[in-house]
Amino acid sequence: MIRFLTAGESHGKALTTIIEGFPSNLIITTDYLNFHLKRRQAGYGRGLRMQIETDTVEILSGVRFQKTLGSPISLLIKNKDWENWIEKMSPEKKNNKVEKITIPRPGHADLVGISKYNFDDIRNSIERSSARETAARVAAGTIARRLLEEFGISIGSFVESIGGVYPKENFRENLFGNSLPKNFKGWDLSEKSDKSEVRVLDKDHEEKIINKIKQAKKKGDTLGGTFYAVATGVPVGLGSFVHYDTKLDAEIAQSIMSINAVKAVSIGTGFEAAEKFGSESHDEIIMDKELLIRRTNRAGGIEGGISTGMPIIVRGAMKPIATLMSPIESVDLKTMKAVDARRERSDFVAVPACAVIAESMLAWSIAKYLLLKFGGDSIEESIENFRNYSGKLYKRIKKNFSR
Ligand code: EPS
Repeated sequence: MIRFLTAGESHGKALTTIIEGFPSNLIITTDYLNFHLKRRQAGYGRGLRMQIETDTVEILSGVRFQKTLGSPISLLIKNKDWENWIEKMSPEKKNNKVEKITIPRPGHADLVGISKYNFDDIRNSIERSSARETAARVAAGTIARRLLEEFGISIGSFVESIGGVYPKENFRENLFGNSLPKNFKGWDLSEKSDKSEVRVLDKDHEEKIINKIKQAKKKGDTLGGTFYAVATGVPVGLGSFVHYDTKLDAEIAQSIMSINAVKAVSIGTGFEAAEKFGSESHDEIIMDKELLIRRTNRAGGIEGGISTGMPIIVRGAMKPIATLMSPIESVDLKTMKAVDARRERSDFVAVPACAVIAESMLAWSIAKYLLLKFGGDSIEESIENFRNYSGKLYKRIKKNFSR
């Protein structure tokens, strides 16, 4: 079973990721990791922090001559902003000049954090709950993505809406209707959306969203939105119906929901399916030459907690960023009096980044179940196990049922 841990505070010295359980001989390059880290930093609506950081990774262990060794992989991403926070974030004795933060921001982890951990300074809550940590996750998810590529699995994403601004023609219809080009790959979506400042699929939509973000900025306000992450080439049979915690959809939902500020996740048509007839919701099974496929993909590639072989389609919703320049009401914990919530440097919108993080988390979840089914000690052994299964799948079904 693969797993990863991240460590690091938002304005601490660095973020660290330790990744365990990957097979040997998987090719990993620093450039590949940095390419995906950079994608997470982009997007119209980000705050000044992204002008300070240029996230780059240093591989500390687990890789030799660009190939994994099967041992734990550790990665380091330095925080450039650390230089401005050395005193405020020191692990050594406190300098009493360092200001305590006493006013919690509604919607952030400020108040719950100090309540739970018995802190006397909100800064202690802010640091680890910050979405800065997602840089370390993208590093882990990018290693998972590299693995998936070896199996022909491709992942991409796009932003569907920001602040309630949806496109005229929503690409989701193509996803659920299965009217995608034959050679469509998940990554095709990102290739297109990465060209947009807000990671949407059409120019007119981009313009409308940017206008909406400008309005929000002017008001000192923030916005959230919705996004899709899609994986193609996923084989039939990942995940299981035997236990609540072995279902692939449950695993993916947890992965996506764990991203900072994500408040809803659905697979396939999700909430809309609850409003339809069964005949409008399910995907007819048809023959395509020797293969059993689905006419549509409203299930989003998972039935009974198991991958169907169709693209996995995940939708997520991110709430607006909690730090407001025109704040709502809070309480100063020093005086216990009503005040405006604390203003501090932050993003206005981070939905484009969130979609990139969702790609990484989706990659991680699929890699976890892929290796559970096919994992060997080396990448070569894992691919051999996969080919052995996939190549014989339909012949096996035919044989079992013709007897
Ligand atoms: C964040 C606040 C902002 C964001 C940050 C998440 O950082 P700062 O407080 O330093 O201005 O920019 O996101 C990142 C640093 C990042 O790398 O994504 C928060 O409070 O969650």
